[in-house]
Amino acid sequence: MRIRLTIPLLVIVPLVLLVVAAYIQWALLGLPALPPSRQAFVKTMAPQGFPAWLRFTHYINFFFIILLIRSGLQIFVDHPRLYWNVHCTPGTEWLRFTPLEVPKDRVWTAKDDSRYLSPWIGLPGYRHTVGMARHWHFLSVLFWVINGLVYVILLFSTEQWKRLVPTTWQVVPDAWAVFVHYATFHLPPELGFYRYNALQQLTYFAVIFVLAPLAILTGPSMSPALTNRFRWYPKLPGNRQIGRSLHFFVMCAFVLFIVVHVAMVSATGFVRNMNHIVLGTDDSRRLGLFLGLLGIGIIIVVNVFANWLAWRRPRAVQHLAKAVVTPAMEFLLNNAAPSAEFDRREISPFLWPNGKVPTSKEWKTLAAENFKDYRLKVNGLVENPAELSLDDLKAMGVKRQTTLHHCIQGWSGIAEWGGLPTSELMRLVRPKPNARIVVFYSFGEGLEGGQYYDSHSIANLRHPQSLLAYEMNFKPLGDLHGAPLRLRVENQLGFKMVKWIRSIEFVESVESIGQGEGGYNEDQEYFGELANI
Ligand SMILES: Nc1nc2c(c(=O)[nH]1)N[C@H]1C(S)=C(S)[C@@H](COP(=O)(O)O)O[C@H]1N2
Ligand SMILES: [Mo]
Repeated sequence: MRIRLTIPLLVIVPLVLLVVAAYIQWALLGLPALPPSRQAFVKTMAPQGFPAWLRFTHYINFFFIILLIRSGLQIFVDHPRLYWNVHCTPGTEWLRFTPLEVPKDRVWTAKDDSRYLSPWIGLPGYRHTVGMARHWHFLSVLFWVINGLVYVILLFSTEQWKRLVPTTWQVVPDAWAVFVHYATFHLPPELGFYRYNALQQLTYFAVIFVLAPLAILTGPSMSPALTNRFRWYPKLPGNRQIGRSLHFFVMCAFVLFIVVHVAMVSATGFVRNMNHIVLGTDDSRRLGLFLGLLGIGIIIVVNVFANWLAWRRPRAVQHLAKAVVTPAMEFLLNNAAPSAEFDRREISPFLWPNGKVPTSKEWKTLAAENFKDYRLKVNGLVENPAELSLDDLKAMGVKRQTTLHHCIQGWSGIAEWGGLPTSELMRLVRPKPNARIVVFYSFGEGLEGGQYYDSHSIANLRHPQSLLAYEMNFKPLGDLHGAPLRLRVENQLGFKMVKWIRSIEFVESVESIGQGEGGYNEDQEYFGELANI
């Protein structure tokens, strides 16, 4: 594992300095006076306590954030490198969760680079489980966001917001005074049921109104559908990889918060605190503790069950996500036509390869002769089936575009692509009215053997940026990146862009093709078939 130390140091050094400053102040001036909110009279002020809706949303939030963190870590280790630049050239990462340097003397695909994660940490854990991890991540995030919205609405429609939102800058020096107490192990009196202390208030406020929105905003900055439609969006963080790095930081901050929060809840009167947040009472019965531990037990059981489902019933999880996540994704992300284009100077010096170069005699023979005998077969539900040579395709028109590629694993890169718009191909072959889906078959095999293929809706193939590309970076497409012909569908993730295309079939549904899930990775690795994020 390698970390460019500057970044963590930027976080750790100020923290250490703050603690040192607290000790110096204590040694020289003694403990600062605590702000008046610490005094006993707060017990008579409204609002106080924790109403049922607040206790409930607090629990639901905890429930889903654990699933989000565990599945997020699994997604992260599928490409265990973080970068500040958008092209992801090996060696330029600022954080690496793999001992491996990328070998220079042979092909090293992004799939080769993916890492194993213990199922105790990752959901579901192990290698090549990004598909499952994404289902849990997206299923969880829907409910996490809805729960968060319900919470914020109720917060502001009651008086509870007054406990949480600082209304004067005095909160900053007050929070410092509290910090000096904590840092020097002088626990201030605990009155959180009635008023948060200034440090507590600032921290909770930041978690809810800074951290959570940042998580929600940086997530979509990794979506090809969004970033290739609205080029400004990934520019908000800087670029797509900065968005990904920030998403990772937000996760770290949540973990740090959860650890410190639980430690403080335990250290400042565990039994009483559990009654506060579980029962909503301020007393020292043990019921809140028992019910609270039961609640945590339920979360553990659900996590174990989620892992079990992911390994033993992956198809069921995939179909659940298809029923819940796909309609949301379709509504939010699938309609806009991608349009973002980049400058020639932004072309990446390196583009991670993925997939196995075909080994069949058929492809090798064609490749040895520069694909002069290659014929793309287009058939299925079309009025005019066709067999087209590369020259035929070139004669039908060419479009060139410089676009950002997003792999499901997390890496990205910019390249120029030239080829025939798929809309032009459809003009030639004329899909029949009942044709809905177009299946692209490869000469190459997938990771587990068997023909690689994937499918797209006709609607997505009508976008002007959907291409059958035979040119990359102003040169004929090379063997590694998909010669003679590959797909570009810029509102989708890379795995949908079949390389080494052998034939194209128009169908009504994908049910009878492969295992019926819409593509090789959908069949074998349980990927979602709509890949807008
Ligand atoms: N035939 C075939 N096409 C494929 C793949 C594959 O394994 N086999 N991998 C896909 C994935 S996951 C990605 S990210 C892109 C990578 O394209 P590149 O190698 O040109 O970067 O190709 C896609 N097309
Ligand atoms: Mo990919």
